[in-house]
Amino acid sequence: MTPAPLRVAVTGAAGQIGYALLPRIASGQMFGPDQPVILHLIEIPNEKAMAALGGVAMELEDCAFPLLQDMLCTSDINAGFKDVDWALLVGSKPRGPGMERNDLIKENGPIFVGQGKAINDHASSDCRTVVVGNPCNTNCLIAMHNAPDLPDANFSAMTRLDENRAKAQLAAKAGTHHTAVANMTIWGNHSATQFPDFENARIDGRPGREAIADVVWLETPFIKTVQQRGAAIIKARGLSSAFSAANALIDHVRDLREKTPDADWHSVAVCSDGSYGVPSGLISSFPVRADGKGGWAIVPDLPVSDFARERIDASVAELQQERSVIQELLG
Ligand code: NAX
Repeated sequence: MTPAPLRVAVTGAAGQIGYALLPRIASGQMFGPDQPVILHLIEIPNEKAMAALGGVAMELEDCAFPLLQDMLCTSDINAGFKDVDWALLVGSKPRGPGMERNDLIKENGPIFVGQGKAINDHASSDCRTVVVGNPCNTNCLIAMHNAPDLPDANFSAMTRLDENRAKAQLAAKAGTHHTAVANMTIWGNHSATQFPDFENARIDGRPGREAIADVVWLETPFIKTVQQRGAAIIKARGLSSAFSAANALIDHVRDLREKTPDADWHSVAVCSDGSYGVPSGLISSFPVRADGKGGWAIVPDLPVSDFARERIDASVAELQQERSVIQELLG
């Protein structure tokens, strides 16, 4: 029997990531080949954005995807989040010329207050929300606080692109395929302070420090490359990562729904329960395993070296600083 369609909201649906993401959701790559979907495409109430969204909707129609049951294009967030099972918050304002990170946080914060409230009041009672729009950890924190009727566990922010980037770098250095890299944790913030944990990663089954003898490379260029990969792509392309970000969101949602193999885990920014010394309530990236029934847990008891501790603490300090900038938006 065909399952009932899932309603999936995507904000920023006329943006770059939206353009790369929507055909993949509609063709079954996020929710599986038998799962029909109804897309709620949300944009800002601006003539140009809504016209572009109309074009995206025409292209989706022209794909005649068997799993796409219906579509709604709107700039009304209450209608946009009505009864949705998943809210994928991709849209946010880009950083303008001369704008500091704190300015961006203050500029984007209110968007996630409104969206959190609309999800709280209109989405399905079990709606799951994923934040991609930057600064995604702190935006997720704001949305979660403004949706008090939904469990905190239903909110996450995306560090899967960083995980995938780290795996690709380690595999290239080790001379193996990226599918041979597992247990890759990104700790902390989706920002230039994140710590890609090569120590607990396994490359062809061996810990990173054993599989790659070049310690200097692991401790400096590797970490920097992963932290700065987004900036390197902007420099090369003149535009930020788009299809790799959409691909990571497909991976993120699929792997939160499916059971994670016992020996592996993925990086997900979730609400801290105090694990690994990360203050409770911050949205920080951890190693996470999903149970295949909608639940997930932070993988416990991984060794954290002094080298790792220093870097995790620096990223967490940045998250605390970001929280202090938007404290008044947390209700
Ligand atoms: P674009 O500028 O191409 O598109 C963003 C779209 O969002 C625009 O169409 C805009 O009209 C819309 N938008 C803005 N405010 C909105 C609101 N309040 N409601 C609904 N729509 C709204 O950006 P794109 O390249 O698609 O990137 C989107 C976001 O993803 C950015 O914040 C970007 O920084 C972030 N990223 C996050 C990544 C991650 O790993 N977490 C990686 C990729 C990307 O940099």
